[in-house]
Amino acid sequence: MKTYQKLLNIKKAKGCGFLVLLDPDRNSPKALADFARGCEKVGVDGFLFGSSIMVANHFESSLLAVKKAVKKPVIIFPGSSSMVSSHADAILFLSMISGRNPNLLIGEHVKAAPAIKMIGLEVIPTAYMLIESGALTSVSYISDTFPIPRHKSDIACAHALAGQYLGMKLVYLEAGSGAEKPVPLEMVQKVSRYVDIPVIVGGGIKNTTYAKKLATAGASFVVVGNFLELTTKKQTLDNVKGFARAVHSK
Ligand code: 1GP
Repeated sequence: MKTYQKLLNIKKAKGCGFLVLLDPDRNSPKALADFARGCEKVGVDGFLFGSSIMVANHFESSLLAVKKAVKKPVIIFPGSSSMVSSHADAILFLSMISGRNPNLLIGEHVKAAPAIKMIGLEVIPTAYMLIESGALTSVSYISDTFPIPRHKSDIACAHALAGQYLGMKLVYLEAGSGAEKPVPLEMVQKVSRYVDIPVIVGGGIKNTTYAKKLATAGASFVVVGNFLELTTKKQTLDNVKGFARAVHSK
């Protein structure tokens, strides 16, 4: 079964799925694999795997280690066209439609496409939308794009619908990794009602109460990365379990 279909099945069965972002630049392959194994045991539905800038040289080996450790989908969340690998189940083919940087709308995609075809990696075209979240985020700075104003849900809806009409299969509402404020609930609710494709929400989610509210507002998937890296190992898996329960129990 295709990974995209698996995501649709998770949404259908649970209402909202919980995904953990694994950053290969911040952890060793073994640490990532051990963490992913633990996450799977406490109810995580899948993993996004990626980094905005890859400094460490173990993207492939980390991905392989994680893939061997878990059965749930492992999906590349690329920071650039070089983050392509046959070890993943799929790749989010992100077009940053909230911005007007041609390189992130089509440029990186042209560089990555031949390699993706060659290795036969499943592609999930994704309307990636950066949402204003307080202080300047790395993703806004690196992408050289403005986020969508956080209280302008109509602008977010129009972008998401345009993404759907362009054939994209997911919308990703992104506050930015480590964002001060997560995506507002009202925007999640309005965008989820406005489009027919699943809506992923991530960036700056720091507690289970908010994660549950996102699920109730209509998010199809909630993604947490940073917050789970800031705690000790035992606490981390307890936190992961708490997030999975909160998201699934909306
Ligand atoms: C970032 O949406 C993801 O692209 C997750 O963000 O690391 O802030 O949880 P955090």
